[in-house]
Amino acid sequence: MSHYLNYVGGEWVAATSGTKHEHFNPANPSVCVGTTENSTSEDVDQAIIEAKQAFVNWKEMSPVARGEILRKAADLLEQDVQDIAEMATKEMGKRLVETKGEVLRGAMILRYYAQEGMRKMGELLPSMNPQNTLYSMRVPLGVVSCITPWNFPVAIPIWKMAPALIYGNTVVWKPAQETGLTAAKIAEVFEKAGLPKGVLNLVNGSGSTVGNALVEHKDVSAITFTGSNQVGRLIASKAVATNKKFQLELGGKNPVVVLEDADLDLAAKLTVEGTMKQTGQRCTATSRVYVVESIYEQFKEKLVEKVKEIKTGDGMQEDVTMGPVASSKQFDTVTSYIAKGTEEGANILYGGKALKGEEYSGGYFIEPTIFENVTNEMTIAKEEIFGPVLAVIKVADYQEALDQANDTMYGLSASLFTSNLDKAFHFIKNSEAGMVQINGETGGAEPQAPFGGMKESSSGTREQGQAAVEFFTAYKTVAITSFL
Ligand code: UN1
Repeated sequence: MSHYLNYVGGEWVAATSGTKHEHFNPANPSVCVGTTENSTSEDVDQAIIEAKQAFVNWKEMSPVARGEILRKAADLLEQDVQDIAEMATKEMGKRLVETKGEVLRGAMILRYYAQEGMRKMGELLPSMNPQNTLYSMRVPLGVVSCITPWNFPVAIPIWKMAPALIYGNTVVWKPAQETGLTAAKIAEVFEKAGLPKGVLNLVNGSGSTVGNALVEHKDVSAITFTGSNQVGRLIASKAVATNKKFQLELGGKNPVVVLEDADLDLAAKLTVEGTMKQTGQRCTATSRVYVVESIYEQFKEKLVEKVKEIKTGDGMQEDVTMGPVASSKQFDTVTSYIAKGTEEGANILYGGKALKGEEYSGGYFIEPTIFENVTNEMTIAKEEIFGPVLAVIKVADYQEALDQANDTMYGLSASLFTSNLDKAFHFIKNSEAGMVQINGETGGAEPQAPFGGMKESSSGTREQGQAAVEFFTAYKTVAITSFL
């Protein structure tokens, strides 16, 4: 069992509270995987002082040199893939192949942003005055708070911190308390990569104390957050009150539409994978599937065939294809949604039960679950469940499917399965989602492409790719008048 301190000003330091947080393995909650610090708002103040001080030199460093450090971090991350992935699996339950994939994704994101340090950071503009040289340059914001979730304990922090750093900001990072151990391993990677002291600071602790202090502090210029809508709204109101820039990536209720001309095997496979990967704990997870009546029975059978292949268990075991949910809190939420589905009149087509007994070691295991006879008015079709639960909804035709798919407060991602080009283009135009897939899974993201949702799924900003420069920099407009 390991204990990890906070990483502040280039030193590993204890929190002022003197208390520790224990991390239990969701596949076997009697096992304590390690402990982290329970930080206070004074610890946050100290981290912000360090970040503010480090900003003075970091912003002056060549972006190319900053990129070299990110590239080094990518190499180190790759070297440590096994160790970091195991820690993440033990801490939050995701399967080892998933956590390994995530670490490698993190390395790819770092390399992408390392290269970003060589791209243009402004534009030369024509001026009304012929004696003027008029240009815009992008400048860093200052100290950025990164508040990250437990479901992607490696990739999401990196896709926030890598762009923040390459553009010259310094960071104070509060990971979800559930994944503080994995976070410490990431901070170690940046330390070994040679990041100057104070450029990245890790403060472990609760949202109510550490998160709140990071959102309210006068010396924080911007906040980037991925997590629940409820917390997102709170952050937004505080950010507005203190005039900070903010970026929120929130929930999803992502629909798949399956038409009569689709490859039904592919659609069933990707609907099940889209729902069940990471035990459904992705904001991009599939959670509703609209199926036209003419192929409804056939598609339903294929879904069941596919979902039957899933083997639930400890994600460290190789033959397991779905791990536990991340915590007892998640377990309670997901099982109560399943109960609600039945109560409101949906039928369980597959699964629906918590998996108990000795072979499950008291872990937070839930069967992959598919409901049918669902209507859009039911809670399981409306609210984000963040678990391995799919709602199957029968529709008359494409138009009804589109209308119902859009009938939600969320708008993160949406998929259409069809071989009809006209319908594909119509869906691309009319789906109210930030990310649209044709014949693809609702989840997934590539580092070079903008990531984010419409409606209540985000604050309208986008992460990743070159879109990140919009959030992590401000424009400075410069006019130079010369008289010769
Ligand atoms: C993916 O689908 O691989 O929290 C990325 C989430 C998203 C990231 C999803 N922000 O699930």
